[in-house]
Amino acid sequence: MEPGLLEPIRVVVTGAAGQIAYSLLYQIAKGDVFGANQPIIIHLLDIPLMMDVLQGVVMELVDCALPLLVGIVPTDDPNVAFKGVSAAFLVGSMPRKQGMERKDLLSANVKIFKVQGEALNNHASKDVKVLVVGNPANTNALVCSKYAPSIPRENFTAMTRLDQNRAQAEIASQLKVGVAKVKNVVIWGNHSSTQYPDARYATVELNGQSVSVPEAIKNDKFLKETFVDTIQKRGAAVIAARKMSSAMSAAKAAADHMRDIWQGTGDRWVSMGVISDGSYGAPKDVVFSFPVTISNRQWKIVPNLQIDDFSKAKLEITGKELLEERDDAYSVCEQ
Ligand code: NAX
Repeated sequence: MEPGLLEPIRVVVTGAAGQIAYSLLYQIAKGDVFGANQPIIIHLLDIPLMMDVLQGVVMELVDCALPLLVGIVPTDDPNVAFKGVSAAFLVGSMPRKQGMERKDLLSANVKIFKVQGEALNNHASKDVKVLVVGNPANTNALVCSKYAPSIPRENFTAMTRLDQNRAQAEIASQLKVGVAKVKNVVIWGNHSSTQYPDARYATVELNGQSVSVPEAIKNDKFLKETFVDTIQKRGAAVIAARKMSSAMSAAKAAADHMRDIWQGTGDRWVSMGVISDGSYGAPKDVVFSFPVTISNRQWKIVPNLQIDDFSKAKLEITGKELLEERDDAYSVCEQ
């Protein structure tokens, strides 16, 4: 081992032959997620039909000649893929096609996450951090955790970071400032069209001063209607234009999410689907997106935010959808 480098860790990416993985693997392997001193052995899981394609991905990873990438394990066997992993990106599933409802996706995808939960339970490091990207991401994370009882439930999170990044970019564009000037936009609830993007606590740096976003925007109707609607439908808009679902931005968001778990957020808020304790009136025992801060690889829901009647109604809608998804998912799992 070279001086200054840590012991290698094993990281698995599922759906490794797919389009999100194609952008994500490079970010992981070059050190953007786990740090510049953390060598990686990358495990790549996909289905048997995709093994030839996966071999091409392996060749490209090799050809990137990345110093931190010290091993590559391509496989179609979840028992091999999850062996000894410290971090898992569960991307692989069936992507939503144009016109397809999320409910159609649910029954196809939930079973994948049951199998992978069992494999994590049997083979992964007990402190593995699991990020579920594959849709329906919140409910898949819940299912995965249910079938991995030896791993803390808090270690399973679902990705709403793409929604957060979209929301932050939209506010920055409205205010004509760089995206880094906007902080603490929140995504509540499900990664679906019922999500509630909320800029009420967000701040923007204007002329060196931190100003509340609602004060800077001065347009309540925009924040309550146009903004919410635009972010809720952004995924569908990308599909309509590209004829494929978001991939580059999804991979960037997955890397942001895991990097923040691994390296912490300081006092910056990030949104992620986490197991709900009923905070802010959300239903308990679903994976609900909250604003969190992270230190020592543990997330904590941001406390003491005021929830007005408008927000309460939005939280109820998305919470109800998650309860329905949970019921549907558990009945599929028991079949
Ligand atoms: P692709 O179809 O390009 O890739 C998916 C890959 O998963 C394929 O290679 C497929 O063979 C593989 N796969 C299927 N079943 C598998 C299994 N049981 N084990 C391992 N691999 C398996 O889809 P892509 O565009 O990469 O999207 C992947 C998932 O991300 C989809 O479910 C999509 O809906 C979801 N998304 C989630 C987002 C989020 O914010 N949470 C945003 C982007 C994206 O829509």
